[in-house]
Formats: sequence, C-alpha cells, structure tokens
Amino acid sequence: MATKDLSAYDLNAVPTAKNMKFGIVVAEWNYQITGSLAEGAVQTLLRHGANKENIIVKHVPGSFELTLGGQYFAEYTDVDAIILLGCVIQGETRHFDFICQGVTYGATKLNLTYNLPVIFGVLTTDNEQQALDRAGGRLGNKGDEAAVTAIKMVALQNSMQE
Ligand code: RBF
Repeated sequence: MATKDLSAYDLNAVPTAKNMKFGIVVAEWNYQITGSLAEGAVQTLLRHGANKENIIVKHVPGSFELTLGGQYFAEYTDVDAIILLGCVIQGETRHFDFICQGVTYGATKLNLTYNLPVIFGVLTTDNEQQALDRAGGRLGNKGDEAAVTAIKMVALQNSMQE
C-alpha cells in the first residue's frame, strides 16, 4: 500500500539537525490549523537536535504571503532551510485555486533562485476536517513532515558541498 503519512517516519533515518538553522513562515489564516503545523514543525526540529535559537518563526497574514515571507528569510538571514506553513480551504469561489497556484509557484521559484531548501508545508483541502486530520489529527501532522524534509534537504546539500 502506498502511504504518505510520513509522521510515522523512521526516527533513526533522519540526520541530526544540530548545526542547522531554520526559518519558519506561518500563515495566520486558519490559525487553529497552521498553529498546530508550526508546533509540530518546531518540536520535530528540536527532537532532531536543532537548537531553539536556531529556529526562527515569523507570521504572515495568509498563504499567499508565504512566498514573500520566505524571500525575506532568504535575503536577510543565514538560515539553511525555510519552511512555509499554511492552510488553504476550498470555498465557494475560485480564490482557492489562485492562492494555491501562487504559493506553489512562489515556493518552487524560491528553491531554485536561492539554491536553498524551501519546504512546501501548505495544506490544500476541501474542508476544515481534512485539514484538522493532517494538523495533529488522525493522519498525523504535516508540520512534522515538513520539518523532517527540511532536515533531510539541508543534509543533502551539505553532503554535496563537502
Ligand atoms: N489564506 C489562507 O491561508 N487560506 C485560505 O483558505 C484563504 N482563503 C481566502 C479566501 C478569500 C476569498 C480571500 C480574499 C483571501 C483568502 N486567504 C486565505 C488570504 C490570502 O492568502 C491573502 O492573505 C490575501 O488574499 C491577501 O493577499
């Protein structure tokens, strides 16, 4: 069975985050959900050895602003990876599509422009329950997974720079 619930990942397969520095951008829209994603991401980074002072959390109004928040981290700080956390819930209009499109394109562009891992931790769901299920609910916490992805990508980059 193909499973994508990485919250049940193998702890031992994750490199140490001891000397890594992370920027986390959290959207305030649907904060009940994005706050849980952020909590999961921070706890996971700490669990894998990151120092508290090397985890910087900043907030932006909505998911559409995540890209620019990420760019600020890339431009003004020396973080090794950036994690974008948001939650876009399908509404009655096409706004959902435009926000998702914008942040997906923006995140991809940041990765390639800055040669820096920019992790896409944005839930894009049909309803609130699906989002709650993935933000510390019955399907784990995608914030944890975003954190593990960030650690793995920094380790990959480091291994290729050696
Ligand atoms: N931001 C989110 O992070 N999640 C949403 O589900 C969401 N839905 C929105 C729906 C509408 C109709 C509008 C106008 C904005 C929404 N936003 C949402 C905010 C958006 O990401 C952004 O902050 C604003 O569009 C301002 O640039």
